[in-house]
Amino acid sequence: MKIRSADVIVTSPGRNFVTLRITTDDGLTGLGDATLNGRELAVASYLRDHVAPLLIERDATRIEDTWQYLYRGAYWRRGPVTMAAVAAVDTALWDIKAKAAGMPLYQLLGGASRIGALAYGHASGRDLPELMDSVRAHLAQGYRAIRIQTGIPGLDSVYGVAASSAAAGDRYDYEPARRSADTRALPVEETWDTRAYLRHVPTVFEAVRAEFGPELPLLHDGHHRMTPIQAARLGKALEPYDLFWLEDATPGEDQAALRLIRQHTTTPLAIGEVFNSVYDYTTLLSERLIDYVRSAVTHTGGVTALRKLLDHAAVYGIRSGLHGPTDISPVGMAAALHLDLAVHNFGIQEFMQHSARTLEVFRTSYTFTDGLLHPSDTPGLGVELDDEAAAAFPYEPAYLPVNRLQDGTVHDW
Ligand code: GCO
Ligand code: MG
Repeated sequence: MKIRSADVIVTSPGRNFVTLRITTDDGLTGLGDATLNGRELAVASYLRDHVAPLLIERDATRIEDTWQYLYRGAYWRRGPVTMAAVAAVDTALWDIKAKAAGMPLYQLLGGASRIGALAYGHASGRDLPELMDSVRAHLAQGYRAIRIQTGIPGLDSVYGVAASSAAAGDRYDYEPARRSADTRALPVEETWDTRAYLRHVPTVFEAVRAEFGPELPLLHDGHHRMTPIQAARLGKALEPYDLFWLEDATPGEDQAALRLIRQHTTTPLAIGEVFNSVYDYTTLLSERLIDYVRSAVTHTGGVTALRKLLDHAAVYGIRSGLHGPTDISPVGMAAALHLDLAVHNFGIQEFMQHSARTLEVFRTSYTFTDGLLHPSDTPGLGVELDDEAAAAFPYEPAYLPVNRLQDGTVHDW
């Protein structure tokens, strides 16, 4: 089975997505997600200019060899652009192999280890009443685990928190990629104050536990904004509220930071949505400094690489908590769900639902029932892309916000 073509589709149904479609000489097609929020066209060019020409005439069934050829063979390894491109090829080839076998991908990964993947949704509010409404709205949608993000007194807006109370129940509107009104389409800038955040967050978790009781799994995302000692303090302060995890407490590139946090708190830790290789995790895994691996199939080299990473994590009793915001396309989400169902060390799956417009372009078959996600038994990944619908939404430059302290210093996030 030879590869006949490899086409890159860039579409923006509400937000930008980059998708690779590989077609074989016997007419099978496979999809891979290559979306890198705010840097989409770099991956599109990497695929179109440097990868697609190498794929033509290759044997579509040789997934491991193709992965090594693109990773090891290129000399320049790793990095988010390279690994998103490798991921797209890898995922598309798995889609094709599973379609050829007439099976859902999870069957080729060893079959189901569970009936479905526990999902968490994102509740947020600028103040407590808004947040409580948002938690209730998520429970009504069937979520059985909930991430809590809150406005901070004194700050105008906080990333991850809906900008209006109408939007508090709107699951698409609070982690947007945006651009300034300026014609140059610059990233929006936000202002941050870590001390105000550290004072406020424990009071919010106290109120949420008081309202919703001890059972509901609660999560929180720190967006890489704390120093190690600040993160240690927050982890300790949140211990009474029994978090499922504290995510991205410190900047991702500093693995040793997690050692310091770990010495001070028993709050479970998750990190990795900005990582792109197993080498970003070696210290974290071997020293058991985290509890959950947050990588995405899309940004970590595809199904092949993420499966190996999760098997490596399993050796240390560390579980998965795969990245699933709306900038992972439905193709990337479906790939995650097949892994979630198959691996033994599954923990939880992030599920920030895509907009109706996105789902017009990407025809999904995965289901969300009683808090559990299932990839469906459709052969392959179970997602197809409607080219006509995609063409109606051309690329629009949009960026994640830039984060500054009150004195103007650019800050981590
Ligand atoms: C999360 C996230 C994301 C990121 C986004 C950046 O889902 O936990 O932190 O929403 O901000 O993926 O592109
Ligand atoms: Mg996050």
